[in-house]
Amino acid sequence: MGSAVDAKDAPSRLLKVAAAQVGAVHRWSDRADTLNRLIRLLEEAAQTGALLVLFPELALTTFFPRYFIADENELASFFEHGEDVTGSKNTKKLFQRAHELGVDICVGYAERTTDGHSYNTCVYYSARLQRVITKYRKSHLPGTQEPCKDPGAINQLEKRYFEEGQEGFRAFRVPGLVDGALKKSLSIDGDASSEGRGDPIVGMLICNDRRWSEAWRVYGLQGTELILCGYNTTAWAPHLHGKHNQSKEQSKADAYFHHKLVMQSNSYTNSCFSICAARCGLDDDEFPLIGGSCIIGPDGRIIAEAQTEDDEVVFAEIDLAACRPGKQTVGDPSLMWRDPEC
Ligand code: CDT
Repeated sequence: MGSAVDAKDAPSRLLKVAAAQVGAVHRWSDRADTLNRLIRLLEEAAQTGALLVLFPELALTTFFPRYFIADENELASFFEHGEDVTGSKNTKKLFQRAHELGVDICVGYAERTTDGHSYNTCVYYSARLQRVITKYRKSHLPGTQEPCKDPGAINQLEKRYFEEGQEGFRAFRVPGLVDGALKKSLSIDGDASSEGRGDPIVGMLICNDRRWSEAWRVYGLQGTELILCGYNTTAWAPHLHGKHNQSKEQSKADAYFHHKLVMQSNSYTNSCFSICAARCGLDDDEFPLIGGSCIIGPDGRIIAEAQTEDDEVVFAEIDLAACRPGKQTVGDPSLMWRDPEC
């Protein structure tokens, strides 16, 4: 389909973004301390000018699905309860600070609904609107329902603790991030010069979702320009990966390789930016998770990348107009992207 504006002439839509990578959080870590670490990362990102900060999957606690937890009270302590995650004593300060700083956040947590359902969830909080504008529940739950028979195994019991999200992959527009974004009321119907110039179109994934191309493609077909993906990826889990003879070093190298492979290739094939944020480091001084938080362009190249496996802000200024050549010339039938406000 033709366009009135060549990709090379598309006006810039600049946006400063950050990934807030979070290092080791232990089973015994105090939740208030962990929350304060997230707030420090948010403040550091805000100082760089970031208007959007992504936090990891299950950012508020250790990665508890690695344990078989028989005690219901302990299990419940890892969850946020009820509909309004912004109001919980475990989270309130983070959302308040985001509002004060004028920075949008996407943050992952374990959700327990009032009627007793459990999900691995993330929300997108708009500082400008002062509310959660979208919630996503993880679709691809990895691991097993039952713990491994070997008592020395590192488990992955997400299928035990969570239900699969059923809402699918719904892209959404975020107001207030990009200067001069066109609104439907300001654009001329059928005027192709408005294509790709509305508010940013964003999609959310959680960890294992990033390995499945259909998740990306469903977002891609809605014209998504920016994918947000928090994760906890173990660097060493021979029982899960079925590679008992592999060294810890090789296992970790493989985990990094596959992480970057899926993030970079899917960003390229959907001509979108992506941000990914790790929970990483050595949880309980024993369980290694990879870092590798990064910001990737629509050409699949890494723009900025974490240098540590600890708390770290990864920052970049991106131009969403750079999504345009891929979407336009590869022929992405993205109606949402073409219309500034559909
Ligand atoms: N948290 C999470 O989804 N982790 C998975 C582990 C897959 S191996 C069983 C991941 O994709 O990194």
